[in-house]
Amino acid sequence: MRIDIITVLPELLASPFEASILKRAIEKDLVEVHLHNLRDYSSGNYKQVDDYQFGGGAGMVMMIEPIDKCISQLKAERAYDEVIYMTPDGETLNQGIANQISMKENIIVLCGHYKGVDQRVRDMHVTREISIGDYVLSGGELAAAVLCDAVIRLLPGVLNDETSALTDTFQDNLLAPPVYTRPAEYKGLEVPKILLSGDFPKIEKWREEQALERTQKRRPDLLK
Ligand code: 6GU
Repeated sequence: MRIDIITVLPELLASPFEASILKRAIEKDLVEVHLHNLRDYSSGNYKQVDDYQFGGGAGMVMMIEPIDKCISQLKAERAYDEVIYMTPDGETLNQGIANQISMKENIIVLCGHYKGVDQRVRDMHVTREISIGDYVLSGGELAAAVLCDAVIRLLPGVLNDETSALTDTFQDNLLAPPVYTRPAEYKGLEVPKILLSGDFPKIEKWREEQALERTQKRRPDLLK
């Protein structure tokens, strides 16, 4: 998979890809992430990427020209399956959407700022608009990092134990059951006996029950 991220703040997006699972995925060539500084595509001496909105109103709008230049240049080099615009008025990211996007070959992720991008960018290039939740961030960069993390960890070969994404919370609309590691007793707090029993069918059944109970208690909306 190849991900091209268009941003006015590339420095904000560097570190998520320099540690842990995402770093390893890049090193193993399972994904390529390319950051594009939108200012490199602006014309004029001031490297302007935003301007006042027509019709008046507070807040700047990201201009169409630099974004179109950047996206058009990328599209001339290869075919893209999806141009995703990160915006609080997009569809809310969930595991199902992450699963869908993880099947794509090449995607562009455009990070919004200020009052967002000129609507004509959305009309002309954007195929999908994604939010990461009902709160406002100062820009789309951290949301893009969240999306990339959720997607990249699903790519085959990224996780050490290939089956482990299958037992994630939300994969099958259930929260994950509680987990424990050594020691078996700590300050009087004991690990559930069943987990030490070695009876794996019984353990599996216990985990399913716990997952269901936890989901009923915390997120009954997932069971509807
Ligand atoms: Cl994608 N962008 C911004 N600016 N704020 C958000 C968001 C995106 N998702 C949730 N809040």
